[in-house]
Amino acid sequence: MKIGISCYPTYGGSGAVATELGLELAERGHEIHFISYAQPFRLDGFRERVYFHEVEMDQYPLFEHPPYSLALAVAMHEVASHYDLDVVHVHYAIPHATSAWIARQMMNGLKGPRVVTTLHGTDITLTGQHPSFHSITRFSIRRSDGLTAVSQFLRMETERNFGVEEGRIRVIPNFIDTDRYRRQDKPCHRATLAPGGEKIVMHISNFRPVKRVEDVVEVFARIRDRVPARLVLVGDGPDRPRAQQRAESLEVADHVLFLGKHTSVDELLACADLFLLPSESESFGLAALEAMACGVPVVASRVGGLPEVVVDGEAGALLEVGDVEGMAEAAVQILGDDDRWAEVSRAARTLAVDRFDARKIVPVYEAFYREVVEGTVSAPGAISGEDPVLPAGGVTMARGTTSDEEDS
Ligand code: GMT
Repeated sequence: MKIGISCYPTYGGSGAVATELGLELAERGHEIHFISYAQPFRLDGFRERVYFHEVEMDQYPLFEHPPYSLALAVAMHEVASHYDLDVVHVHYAIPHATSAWIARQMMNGLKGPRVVTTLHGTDITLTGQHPSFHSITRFSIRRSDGLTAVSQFLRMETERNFGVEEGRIRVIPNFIDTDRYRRQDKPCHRATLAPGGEKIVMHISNFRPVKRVEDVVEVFARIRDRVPARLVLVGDGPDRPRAQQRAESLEVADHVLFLGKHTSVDELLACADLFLLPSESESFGLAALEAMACGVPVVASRVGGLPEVVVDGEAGALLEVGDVEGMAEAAVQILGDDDRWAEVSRAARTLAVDRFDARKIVPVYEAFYREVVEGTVSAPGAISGEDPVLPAGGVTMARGTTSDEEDS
């Protein structure tokens, strides 16, 4: 198949998943066209059957906010027409699903590619619920030919908040290359990260408020009272200064290492002893899965889709959001007992391999594309409720047609 993929190219789970998916699909013989404003951060080196199309945008002074969604729609339309794409698969609904819908309308009577939208998290739980985005998000996802969500939690949130009929959203969990993300055969940086032989506690994120990075520091300070440990923070974002301040106020700053953004987190995770993810909300928690694949026990909050990934008591522990005492206690129970650590580490790895290996999940996407292209997937016509942006009674567009065709 010829597949276009649009995602945010910056650091973040949805871009990482989109890129890994494209690369895996190319390995399996598909032709992949990434369409975004910059090269996705995990797309490096030459790969056969993989193309990158940069979205061009004019920086005209009148545009205080350059209309990226429109430029993306034009790029999608051009790439889809030129390469005769079968599918455009967009990751994170805003604005990608809307741009894809516009691109489809621009096909001018031609069949055009099918649009598959994968919902990742805050596109549904946060940004998509804002009044300035809610109706367009609702419209665009309901108009996608195929809809997937990365967890059951996110599927249910979408059905509840966006009026999508039960059965329309396919849950396809995120996946991991368990050959790359593993404990053995990796150059381990333990001597640099923890020169005193301390346990390595790690957190990887984009340091946004939803990640509660200050809680990471709070938990770490409590762990350090009982177990010699170093905190390695990977990533960057708006809450980094707060995390730094909290480390100073708790007098653990000398034991905290801010590494900033990193592309090869597998190398770092391969020498971590514990992963902390105390997020306020997390529709899946890809970073937790990456840690588990590397045999790293995870202590996280019991929110969103995390319980579908981190099995509580097996791969680590889940506690209520903000329960820094409980998280520290759980972490010490694991870090302070080598046998317990080895058991949890093994279980985490096994869960990652058994449930989320790329070799299992990527074929599920392929099968879904086939269903969407053949039109056997639950259709946009099967939407429940009124679509507020359509005229009363609604306008039902058959898959693969445009309004031009309908009008004629
Ligand atoms: O929704 C976001 O916050 C952005 C997105 C990203 O690009 O990092 O993260 C979401 O997608 C990831 C990949 O599917 C999931 O692992 C994250 O749990 C999810 N983030 C949230 O739900 C907060």
